[in-house]
Amino acid sequence: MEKTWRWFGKKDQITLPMLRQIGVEGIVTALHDIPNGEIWTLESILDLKKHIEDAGLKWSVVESLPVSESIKYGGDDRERLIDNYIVSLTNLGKAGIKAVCYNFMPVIDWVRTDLEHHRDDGTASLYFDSVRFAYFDCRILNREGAEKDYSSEVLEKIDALDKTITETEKAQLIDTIIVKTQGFINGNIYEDDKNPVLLFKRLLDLYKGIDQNALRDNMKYFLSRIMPVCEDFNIKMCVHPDDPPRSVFGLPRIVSDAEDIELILSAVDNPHNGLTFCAGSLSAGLQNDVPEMAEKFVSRTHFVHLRSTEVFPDGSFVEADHLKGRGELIELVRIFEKNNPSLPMRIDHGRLMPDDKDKGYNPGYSFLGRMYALAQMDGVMATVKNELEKQ
Ligand code: DNO
Repeated sequence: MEKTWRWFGKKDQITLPMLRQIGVEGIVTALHDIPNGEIWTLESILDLKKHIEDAGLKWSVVESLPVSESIKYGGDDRERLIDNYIVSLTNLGKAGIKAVCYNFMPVIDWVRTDLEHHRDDGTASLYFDSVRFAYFDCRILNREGAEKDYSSEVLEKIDALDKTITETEKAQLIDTIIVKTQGFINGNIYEDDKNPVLLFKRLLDLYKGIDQNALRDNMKYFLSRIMPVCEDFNIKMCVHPDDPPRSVFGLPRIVSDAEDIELILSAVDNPHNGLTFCAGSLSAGLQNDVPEMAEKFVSRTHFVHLRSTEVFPDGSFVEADHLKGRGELIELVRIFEKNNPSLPMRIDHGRLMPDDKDKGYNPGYSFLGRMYALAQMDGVMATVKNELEKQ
């Protein structure tokens, strides 16, 4: 597999020479300064591409070219936004960048409740706590009807938490769930927004009346509109699975399991309509057998995120060591190396090592933690390749 790394552009403190030194071959990045919905000009794409190539690397994958909310819920300006998306894709195609990762999750991309869950060895991982998440939904957002989405056991735990939780912890939950994890990925909410909770509620309102079927129709429409340009330039679209793979905040989610993925791939049955196989996201759903899904979707997989999780009975999960957990990454490498050895892979999230702290890295995107995981997976890939050559 091609070893790639998510790099956040010229402002990233992790520099391209640092990445070459650790064996990275390809870069995964985006024009992070361009607001969601606006056109990526050929000039800005070529400028960043040249910067990457001058460092002896290549721009392998775009992550992400964000899909505006209005395209997802089918708003009045969706035609204009899809037209803009097509122009951006055309410019990427002209620049020779052929893989585009995106997602179709309404309002909120990935969800965590704790960005520094301490482990015994002194490092920290990202964590999702089902009770704290439900607390945020029912007691901080005060979303109408939220209680009916949770079991009586969870509701009791929320009541108990309400008696002990501090104002600082509440502020931290807001910051983690809807600000820190979202802003840097061209999300809907940014670090300096004054009232993120209010903004978030307004965003949720946009989806009133939109169920899974409506969202699927809108995704199908979007894909059908962009396929011609993808065919012209041989651009592979790779949809990122829902993280975690289930509905949150009463929102429809449609890329959570094998059945969902099957529906999307067959709705627009074109090889350019493909998948980002994010083992971490998929592994956080107990319904998902990750290696089985990899076997099933390998031919439509155009990009791989290597990450794993441990899931607890109440649905809480922690990001696991890359060689452990439900992601079964060793098995995945076997499947992908055998069937499509040139697939780009990147390490997704890494632990926060003590020396990564206070460096201002985006949550999950530490240097030492990801480098450590890359070294682990590099060893696995070399071993698997060696085994395959001997067969
Ligand atoms: C989080 C990432 C996601 C991913 C997008 C792709 O760390 O995996 O934000 O980049 O969902 O559109």
